[in-house]
Amino acid sequence: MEERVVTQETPHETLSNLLQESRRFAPPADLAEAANVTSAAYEEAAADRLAFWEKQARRLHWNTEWDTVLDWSNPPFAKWFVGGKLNAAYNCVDRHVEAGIGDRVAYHWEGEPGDTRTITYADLQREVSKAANALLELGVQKGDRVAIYMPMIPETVFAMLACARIGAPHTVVFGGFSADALRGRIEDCDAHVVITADGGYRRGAPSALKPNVDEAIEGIDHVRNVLVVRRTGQDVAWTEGRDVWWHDVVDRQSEEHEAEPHDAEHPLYVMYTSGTTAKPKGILHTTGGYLTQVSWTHNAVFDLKPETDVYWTAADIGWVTGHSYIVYGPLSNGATSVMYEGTPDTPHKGRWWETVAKYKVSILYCAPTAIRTFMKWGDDIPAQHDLSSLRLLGSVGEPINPEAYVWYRHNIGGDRTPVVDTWWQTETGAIMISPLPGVTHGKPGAAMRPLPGIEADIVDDQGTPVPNGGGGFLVVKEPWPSMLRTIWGDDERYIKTYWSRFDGLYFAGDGAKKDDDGDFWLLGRVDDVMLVSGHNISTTEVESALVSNSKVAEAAVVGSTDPVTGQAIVAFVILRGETVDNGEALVAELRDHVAKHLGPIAKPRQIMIVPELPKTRSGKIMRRLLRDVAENRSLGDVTTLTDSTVMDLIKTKMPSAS
Ligand code: 6R9
Repeated sequence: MEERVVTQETPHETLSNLLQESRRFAPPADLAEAANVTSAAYEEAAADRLAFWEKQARRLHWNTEWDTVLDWSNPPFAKWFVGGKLNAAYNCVDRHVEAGIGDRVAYHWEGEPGDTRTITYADLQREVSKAANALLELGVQKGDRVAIYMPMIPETVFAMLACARIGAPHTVVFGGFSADALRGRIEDCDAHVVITADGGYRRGAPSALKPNVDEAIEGIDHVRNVLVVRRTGQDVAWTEGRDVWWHDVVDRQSEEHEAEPHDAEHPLYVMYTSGTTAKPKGILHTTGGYLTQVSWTHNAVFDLKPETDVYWTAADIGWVTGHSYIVYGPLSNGATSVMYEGTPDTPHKGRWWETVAKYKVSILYCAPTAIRTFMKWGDDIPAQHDLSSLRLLGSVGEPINPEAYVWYRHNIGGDRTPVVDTWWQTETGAIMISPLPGVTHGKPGAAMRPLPGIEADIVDDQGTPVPNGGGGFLVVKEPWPSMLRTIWGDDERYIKTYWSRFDGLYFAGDGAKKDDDGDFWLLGRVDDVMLVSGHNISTTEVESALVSNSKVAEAAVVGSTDPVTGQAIVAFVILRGETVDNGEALVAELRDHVAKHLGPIAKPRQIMIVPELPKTRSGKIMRRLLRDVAENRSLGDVTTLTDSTVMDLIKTKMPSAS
């Protein structure tokens, strides 16, 4: 904990509530009329939460029904649908083929260089069965962990579902992570097999993966095999006896594999959260509850009509968003999805919009960081493409600034589409707080209300719910089906991290506020909250105020030690494409703009105009690194950064460092 000097007032126990936003968007009438979920769901869940989740569980195929919906006799260790048995891969694949929709497209896959593949549910059944048979041949048994380090190609999905099918928990590691990061994860979960590719395409060039695997597993005895998909055709080093080509082993397998039912609480996967300083945490998800909530939320929040919608989560499968809303959610609902391998600006900055037009995408789900990047690139780029197929837009990963929400709704959604701002975490497994598109009047920047069946609240320092208009800590009060079950191999850390801050409440680590209507606004990680002259101010609100200036595309704000105010606000700002940077005058304008919107307390001490911001692969701004820059320290761990050269660019902008 860094020392904070406060010379005025005492710190407030709750977050200051600065930003006011009055724009409202009603659900489109036709959407509301035909919506999958109506307001009755809130009443139903409020009347009997467990019966509500049982009903959603019945949307899946169970080989054996559960006898207990929830066992919470040993909190915080939950068991859902105890006694029930099901197979996640069967639910995602076979049952659709058996229901006669095998020729429906599961994925329109789009490679970055422009190659494409169409994968139907029947194709998926064959490919997943072959991959499952191959894993069995390689000696993978139920319960063994399999690491997956892949580009965004269909084999990544085949591999995940093959694991689920045979009951071998997968752990997918971002293709962008280093050999060290991969090694830590393989060691922590004791994986026996690693599935990878020679490489994948990013920014117009093949980017190698296999060398990182070779380096990561050097000297680790428990990795018996590396299964390698040929994607780019680049040269790879080969260890005989250990390395095997996917096309040699998988292609010759039988297309038949009977999916064995697993216990509802059988581990489905371990996903590591990118720990910033400490060792990454292996978040464990199990089968029945996870699939229940992921499947229902995908149907409810996106109002999915599987016969007609084309759904696209534009995110990486290595992020939990990819697990839940590229793989398990859409497939369990029999959806047709788009899957795209590469970066949004390859070969040109309209690639996403060209893709929306090409496949007539009707539902798009992405992160605010992408939206702000498109704002920076300019309105004229999406305007060149036919986006009229879109009927619903979603956002995930960070608070969406009101201005980015409005930009998204207008420039991408043609002012027709609702925008669902979905709050959730790797730990929660599925969406927890979100508008329902046929019910909720959207407010730009607000995630609105906990979904039916979810008991969440905002509490003060003492764990007491804050009144409307107040701010504090986001907590979940009752167990939910897709909650993490523990941290892999570390029950103590699970209890300490999530269940110790407030007695009996799950502490998410996020700050939030309730507006006068009782709707929820997320304000970022509590670690990022600034203490300025005794006021707790969220970085999110100051960033949103900056982004509400039409010259700004993106902003990151941090607190830097200040002799007078304890902490002072330092902002890093990316300008919109058309903005002319006239130096001091622009900085003065932006400082005044913030003061006008939020009050003088929130006026940044310094504003730096920068070309890029440091981000994780899921697009979250790494404020910790910006704090290091603002306080003129050497940088902490940069291994989870997308692009580490960004920090050098930023450092040159700091007056003290140059
Ligand atoms: C799904 C995902 C979780 C953290 C979470 C919060 C932030 C995610 C958000 C949001 C505001 C939203 N977050 N969605 N903040 N509004 N709609 O992102 O999982 O990578 O584990 O991150 O992301 O801070 O605690 P994960």
